[in-house]
Amino acid sequence: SAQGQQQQQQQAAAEPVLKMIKAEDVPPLHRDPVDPKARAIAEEIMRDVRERGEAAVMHHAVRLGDIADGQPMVVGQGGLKAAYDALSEQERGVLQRTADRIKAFAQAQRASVQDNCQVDLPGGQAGQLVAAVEVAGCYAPGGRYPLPSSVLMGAVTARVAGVKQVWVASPRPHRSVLAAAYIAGADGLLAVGGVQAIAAFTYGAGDVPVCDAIVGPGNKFVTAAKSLVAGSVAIDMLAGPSECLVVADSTCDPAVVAADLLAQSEHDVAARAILVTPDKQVVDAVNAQVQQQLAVLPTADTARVAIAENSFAVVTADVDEAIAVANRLAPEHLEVHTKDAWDLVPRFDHYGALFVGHNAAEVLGDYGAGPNHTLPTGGTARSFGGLSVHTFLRPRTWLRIDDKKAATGVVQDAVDLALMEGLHGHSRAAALRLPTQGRTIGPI
Ligand code: HSO
Ligand code: ZN
Repeated sequence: SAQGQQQQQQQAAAEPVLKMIKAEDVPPLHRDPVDPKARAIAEEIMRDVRERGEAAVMHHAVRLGDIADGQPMVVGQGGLKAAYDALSEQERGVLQRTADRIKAFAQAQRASVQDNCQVDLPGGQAGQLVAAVEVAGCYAPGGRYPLPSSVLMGAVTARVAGVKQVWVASPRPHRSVLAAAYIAGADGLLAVGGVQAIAAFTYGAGDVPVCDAIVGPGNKFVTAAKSLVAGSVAIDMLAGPSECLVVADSTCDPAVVAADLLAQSEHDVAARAILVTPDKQVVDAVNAQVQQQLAVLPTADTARVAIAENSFAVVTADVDEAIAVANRLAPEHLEVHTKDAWDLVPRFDHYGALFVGHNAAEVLGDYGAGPNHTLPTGGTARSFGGLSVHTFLRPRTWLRIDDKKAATGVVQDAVDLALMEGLHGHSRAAALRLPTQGRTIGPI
C-alpha cells in the first residue's frame, strides 16, 4: 500500500549511512588483534589446562556455558555421521558441493608446492622435503550464527594438505556444524569454545590430541589464546573483525555494492564496510541503498552499528587514488566494481582475497566458490595470506656430503667462520671433515 511504502521510506531515512571522509584522513586499518584483558584471561585458563588437563577444560567449559555438567565434551565420528544423516538431502548437498569446491582449490594449491628441491654442492647435495604437520585443530566460532562453512574451510584444507589427524572445535555445535565436520572427514569434534578449546588443542585433553597446528577464526578470547601459542604451534593468523572494501566507479550497481557492504557488516558490530570511488554520485546512490536495505534486513541490529561506527566512504580524485587508498588499508576483502576490473588487478598490492568485477560477490568467497574465507584482517594482509594448505606444511631440509675432498672449500669456510664467531668446538667439528685432518684448524 501507499501508506506502507511511505512508512518504509521514513524508516529508511532514519538508517545510518557511510560517512564521507577525505582520502588523506583515512585511518589505518591496523588494529591490535590481541586485547590485553582477553590475553590476561587466556593466560590463566591456558595455565590451568596445562596443569590439570581435561578436568580443567571441562571446568571452564561448564563455567562458561559451553556444555552442561556431566555432558561429554567430544562428539566422535558416529555422532558426526548421525548429525549428517539428520540433515535434509538439500542441506547435505549444499555442504558436500561446497566442500568439493574448497577441496578442488586446496588441491591446486597443494600441487603448486614442490615437495622436493635439490641443489648440488661441491662434494654433495642439499635439499628440502615438504610435509604436512600430523595433527591439526580447526576452530569454528559458536555465537549467534553457526558457521559450518568455517568448519569446511579449516578441516577440508587440512586434509588436502595431508594432515593425518584433524579435529574440529566449536561450542554448542549446531547439527550443520557437526555435519560439516563429518563431510570434511574430521576425526572428532570438541564441543567447547573459547580459550579452553585452544588450550585443549595445545595440551591435549582426553581424546583430543595435542595439535601441531591450530587454525580458524574466533572471538577475542580465541585470538588471544592463539597469540599465546603462536610460535610453538603453527597458527593461521590472529583474526579480528571482518572488513570489506569496495572500489567502484560509475559502472557499478549501487544496490549490489550496498548489499555486499551490508553482508560483511552483519557479522559483527565491529565489522567495517568501506567504499572508495572517484564518483561522488556513487556514494550517494550506495548510501540510499544502504538505508533502504538496512530498513528490511533481519540482521540490521548488528549491521547498522557496524555501518554507523566503523564504516566510511572516500571520494578520490581518480581511480589511481582509489587504488592507493585500497593499498594503504590492505583490507581482508577487496571488491573491484569498475569497468575493465581485471586490468586493475596487478595494481592492487595488499588484500586477503580479491573479488574482481560486478559478479564476483564476496559472499561467494565466504561460501566456498573455491578460495578460503579465513583471511587476514586489520591490515595484516601486508604480512600474511589467508588460511591455505601452506598453513599446514613445513619445509624440512637435508644435507649430504659424499666426497670429502670435493667439499674442502665449504668445510674450510666453516672452520674459519666458526673461529670468527669464537666457537672453537664448531671449528673442530668442521675440521674433522677436512681430507687432511686438522690442516688449518687454527690455534688450539
Ligand atoms: N566473511 C567471513 C566468513 C563467513 N561468512 C562465514 C559467512 N560465513 C570472514 O571472512
Ligand atoms: Zn561473511
